Amino acid sequence: KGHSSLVIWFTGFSGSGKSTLANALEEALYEQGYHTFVLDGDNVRKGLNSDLDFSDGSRKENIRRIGEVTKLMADAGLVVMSAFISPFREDRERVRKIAGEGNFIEVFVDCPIEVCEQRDTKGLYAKARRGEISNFTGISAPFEAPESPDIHIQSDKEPLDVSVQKLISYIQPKLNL
Ligand code: GGZ
Repeated sequence: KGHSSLVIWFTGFSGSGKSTLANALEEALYEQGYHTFVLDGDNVRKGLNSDLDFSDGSRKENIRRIGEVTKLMADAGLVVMSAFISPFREDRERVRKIAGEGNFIEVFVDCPIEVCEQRDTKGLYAKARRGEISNFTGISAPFEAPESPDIHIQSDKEPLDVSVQKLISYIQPKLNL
């Protein structure tokens, strides 16, 4: 299947649904015959970037390295989905440049911090509130929301399959070159 490589970059709070959405999109693209890969905290922060913490500087380095890896994978012909908080606008813009303007799609997985904290699937927000985790995004560390994302998903307001369809509709014309 002839398709150009593509980088789909998910940004948002912990618990906003980035990985869930990336994985659901991957499944849909896989069924249509695309070669895909999902990069997220689970496969990057434990390995390649296990030397990095959650200070501003480490997050910047985290995103810089992921940007480079994402670019390599895209060059290999994959549709790459990267799901990281990526709290700094400047870092996301740098990745856009590395990937190439036309190949980069920024997806803002927008979920109010109150909702993420309420869900708290991993109990991290509670820990952050108790002071057991410092520099926690949205609680004690900044998040610079995208000003004009390519796609804006309100993950607390719409069902997953609707979000996936939105992404597919946006991506499809870019893939069938
Ligand atoms: C934010 C943290 C922190 C702090 C650990 N702040 O929900 P999760 O658990 O699985 O996703 C979060 C993940 C964030 O890593 P990223 O590489 O995406 O962050 S960044 O792009 O800002 O570099 C959360 C967990 O790591 N986690 N400590 N202090 N999230």
